[in-house]
Amino acid sequence: MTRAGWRLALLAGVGLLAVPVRAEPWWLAWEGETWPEDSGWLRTTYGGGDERSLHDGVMTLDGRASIDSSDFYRTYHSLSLDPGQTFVMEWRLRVLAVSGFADPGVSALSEGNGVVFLWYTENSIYSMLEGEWVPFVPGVFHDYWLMSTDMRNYTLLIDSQPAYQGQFVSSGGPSEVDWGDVTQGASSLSDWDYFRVGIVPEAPTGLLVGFVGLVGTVLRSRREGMICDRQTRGEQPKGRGVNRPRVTCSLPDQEDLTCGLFGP
Ligand SMILES: [Ca+2]
Repeated sequence: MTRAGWRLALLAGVGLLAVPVRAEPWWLAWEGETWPEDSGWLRTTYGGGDERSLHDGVMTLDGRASIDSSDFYRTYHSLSLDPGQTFVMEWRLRVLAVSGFADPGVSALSEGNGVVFLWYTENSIYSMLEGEWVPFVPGVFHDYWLMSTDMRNYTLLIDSQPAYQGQFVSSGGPSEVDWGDVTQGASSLSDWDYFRVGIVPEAPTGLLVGFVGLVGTVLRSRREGMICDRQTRGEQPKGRGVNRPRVTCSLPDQEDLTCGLFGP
């Protein structure tokens, strides 16, 4: 090839590299009718895995036999977004028992952006890398809905109510989503009704109108409540190697309300 030919080929190659790879929308849903691995999820177990059962569209993960067991479900789809696209992750879960610091959990890692780890206690979500607690009414099913339009910030709703606005934390590794009994060193009993995740072409604007401001308001109140709670209760975590204070928050309709989570 002539010198001019090489130059043209090189420019063509650079041109190809410069063309952005568009993120294709995708959606992976598990609805509780069959095992997740029959719906395209990769099952990973340690310590023999949990006792599992399927009944009435709900999968029970019972890992109480050993704190060394884990049993979780993963997908390696790309979590990169093009402008206008939205990452959505939604699940319905009832946490019945937790022994140890936190278990089960949900996580999403977007390669080149960051990761969010949401670990459960019996009455709160702990966003591990952010060090933030998000309380919920214990012992019953809740619908969780997490969305992001940039894979740097995310919004979490619980039962369609603004619950938390957080950030993905910088991390290496390939894009992946995990859910289930994710912790060795803690055991849990949990019921999972569904888990759905994917990239949708447009922001679900109808759901987002007013949410950001409302989330900010709730969070300010919630953080004030947590500070109060932390000062008055001073409980310590049960887990290993975790030095953050365990914060127990009360909901407004409970008699033991100590800090006015949603009020001034
Ligand atoms: Ca476990």
